[in-house]
Amino acid sequence: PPVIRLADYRPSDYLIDRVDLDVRLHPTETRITATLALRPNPAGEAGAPLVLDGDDLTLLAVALDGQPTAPGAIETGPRGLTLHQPPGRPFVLSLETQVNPSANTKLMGLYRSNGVYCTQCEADGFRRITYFLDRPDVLAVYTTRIEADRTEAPVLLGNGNPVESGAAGADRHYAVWHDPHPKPAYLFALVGGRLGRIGSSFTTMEGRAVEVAVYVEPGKEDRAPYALDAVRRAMAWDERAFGRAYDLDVFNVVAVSDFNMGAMENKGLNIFNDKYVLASPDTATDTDYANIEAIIAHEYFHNWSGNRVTCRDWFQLCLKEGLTVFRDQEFSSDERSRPVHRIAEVRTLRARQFPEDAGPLAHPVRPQAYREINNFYTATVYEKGAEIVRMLRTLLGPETFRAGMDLFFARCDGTAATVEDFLAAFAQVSGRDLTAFARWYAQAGTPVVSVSGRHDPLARTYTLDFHQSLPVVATEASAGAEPQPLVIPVALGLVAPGGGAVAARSEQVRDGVFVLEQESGRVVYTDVAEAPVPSLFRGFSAPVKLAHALDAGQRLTLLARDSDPFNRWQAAQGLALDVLTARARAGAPLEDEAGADGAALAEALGSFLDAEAVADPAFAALVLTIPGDQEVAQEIGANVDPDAIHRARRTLRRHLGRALAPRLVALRERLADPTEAPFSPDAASAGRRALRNAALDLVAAADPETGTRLAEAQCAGATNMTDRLAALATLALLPGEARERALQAFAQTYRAEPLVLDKWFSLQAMIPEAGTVERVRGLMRHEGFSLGNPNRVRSLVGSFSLNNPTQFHREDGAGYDLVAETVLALDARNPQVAARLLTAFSTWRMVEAKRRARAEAALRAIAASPGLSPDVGDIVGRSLA
Ligand code: HT7
Ligand code: ZN
Repeated sequence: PPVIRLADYRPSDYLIDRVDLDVRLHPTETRITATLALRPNPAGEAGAPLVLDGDDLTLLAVALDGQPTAPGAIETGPRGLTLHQPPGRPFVLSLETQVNPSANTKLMGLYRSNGVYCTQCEADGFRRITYFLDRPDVLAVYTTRIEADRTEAPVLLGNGNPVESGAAGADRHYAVWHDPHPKPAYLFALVGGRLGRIGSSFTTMEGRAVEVAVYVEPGKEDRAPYALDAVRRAMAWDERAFGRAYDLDVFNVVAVSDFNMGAMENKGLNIFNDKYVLASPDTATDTDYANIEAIIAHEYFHNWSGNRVTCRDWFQLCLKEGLTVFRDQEFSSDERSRPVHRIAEVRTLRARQFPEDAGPLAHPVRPQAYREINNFYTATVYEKGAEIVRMLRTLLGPETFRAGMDLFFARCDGTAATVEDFLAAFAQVSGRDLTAFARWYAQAGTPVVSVSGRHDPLARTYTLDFHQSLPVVATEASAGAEPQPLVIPVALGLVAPGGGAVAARSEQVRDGVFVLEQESGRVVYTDVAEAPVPSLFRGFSAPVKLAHALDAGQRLTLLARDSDPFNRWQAAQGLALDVLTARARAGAPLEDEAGADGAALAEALGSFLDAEAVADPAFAALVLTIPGDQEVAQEIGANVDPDAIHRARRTLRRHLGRALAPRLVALRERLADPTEAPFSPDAASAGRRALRNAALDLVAAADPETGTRLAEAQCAGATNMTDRLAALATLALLPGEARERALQAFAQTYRAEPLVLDKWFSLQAMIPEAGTVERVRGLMRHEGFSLGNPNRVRSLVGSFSLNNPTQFHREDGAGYDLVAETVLALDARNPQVAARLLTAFSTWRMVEAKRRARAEAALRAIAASPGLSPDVGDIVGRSLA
């Protein structure tokens, strides 16, 4: 596909003020009549032809101002429709198109999921419904009439508010919806089908009564209350935290089972992957509950950050996604535990975004060029984008940040905005020049900040010297220019070696934050009697890698004594990472013992558990969890041997399990839920389950026999899916009959529950054993598996490629071949999901030479395949560049 550049943006030559749609739903021949009120854009080129986007449409009729168009006036091609000489005044174009929702396997535009008609229009799906100016800076007011067979689709939903409904002949009926808020086409949606509903009402701070409803597959209504409650909590939170109230009379959420991503924020009609709506104690884990809450909130928050203020062009995607991720993270932090949530956010960033930023798919948070926009819904745009907003708040302080948000919303309401508009609001309220800060949006790659500390006992000073190094990233999506220093907020403090904060002062530190603005910077603390331990980047105040040579003793001090929970956790991670990288680099023979560092870590964790595990089990579970394979691989950087990392992790887990076993067993008993207590997904209960299951994992790593016994009992007796799945995950790592028995029993119990079977697929795909490739191939033939359903593909093949490094990176290339074959098989059907699956290869240059050659061969075979979609073509091209 051709490259599209931010520098080439120009406004549309025409605008569309109103859209009237008449959609007659039919399984194979849906007809859409679109009446578009157009006018020349004063900012565009006068007299230019009108070029409407279109994809896979059959055009049945066209009229201009109510009259048939003259022969030759209109031309259609595979990419759209051209009206050669449009009037130089406002005019009305009517288009009748026909589409086949049942044949739509791309799940973009109008399609059917389990018989339910639904739409997905972001980024460019509306052009698969009618010809249109399918770009986010063309905002129109929509009225939609939906007509369908009454039995096939008793529920008819659209954007905005319901206007009227009634019969349309004997078997059919209709509903009209009107959305008064101008919106881009990507926010259009409709739904028609047999659906169960639960609802409640919410009164906004402005006094508007809103009917809130969640629609699900009939019979699953009892799994929807958690999502419904999450909507209400999100509405209340956005009023409290950002002063944003809802602006329609209804807010509908619909769950469908075939969906390319997590959910979609269509105005007033959010459509969800059912994985992020349906929850019951027996089918959903604590992680599922937390994800549902976060994604429901995320899509709801888009109502302001994305819908009322949308993006001028797709380069500005981070303006809505990064900002909305930041908002949903804040919501979850307020609803749950802030430190625990922050750690989870950073783990995701390090596991997904850091590798992306270090590989061939690296791009700035605001890319400068793209070929296929659907490939830019990335960890960088979302998670690093959220980190930028967080840094802005750290730099400006919460009050000024809020004033900036208020100004941004007020000034940009009803417009399609840019990152510059966003930053201008903060520059205005703070009086600060944010030009240098804006580089975070333009420069790809993860900065490394190195720090060295020096104590001068005579002068009683402690000096910290900072230096930032920025990678040069030369990919198509980034400028490739010499990077300029970033503005890096460093939240920091000093910890006395014996514990407690050091009451030292520094002129360079304000409100606990030093701002590194140049390549190098220095902080001098005065009145420091004793050499302290610096606690740097508290709360992970910037998305950087910290190179700071803390010794094990200093890390142990931070783990035990830092007032910042994030850095306590970080200290334990650092200790473990040192052990893991040293062992993995040395080849990590399995019979190795953990050594002195491992023993020190075990001892520190023991003291930590004794002192604090019961008070904050969720935090303790995180402290007990050693860094994942991906993080160790990142730390090693080049010539990575995934098997050696895996052995190093196994050895350390075994060692920790042995050293901590009596405590872990006691903790498991102490934290058990009373059997009569009803299940609750709240954060405190989930934290207890997390710690019990982290303990089980370590016990089993140390003593497979005990582990098997405990896990089998837990699997059979669990009263909720979190405990059952955790036990099954423990068994999955222990080869033998017990595992196969437990897997079979689980599949039998949940054979009619696709979302639970996904967990079963996923667990098996993650087994780090040589037989897993064959197992996955076998599971692809399982009756519950289908290449047509993105959740199934992600849970089986996606889990394999992302979460099973030893088998995906098998030395003989069998893991790469499996994923490559699946990508090709999927590409013809659903290119978006195929392309996303292929991104698992993006770390291929990091692995050692033999594997690297196999990975490259698999990528080259994909690249050479005929008829590749633009989506897969783009990813494979960039991966090999
Ligand atoms: N804004 C949405 C992103 C999206 C998407 C969702 C479903 C299917 C295809 C999609 N393409 C882009 C969801 C969000 O991030 O909020
Ligand atoms: Zn979003």
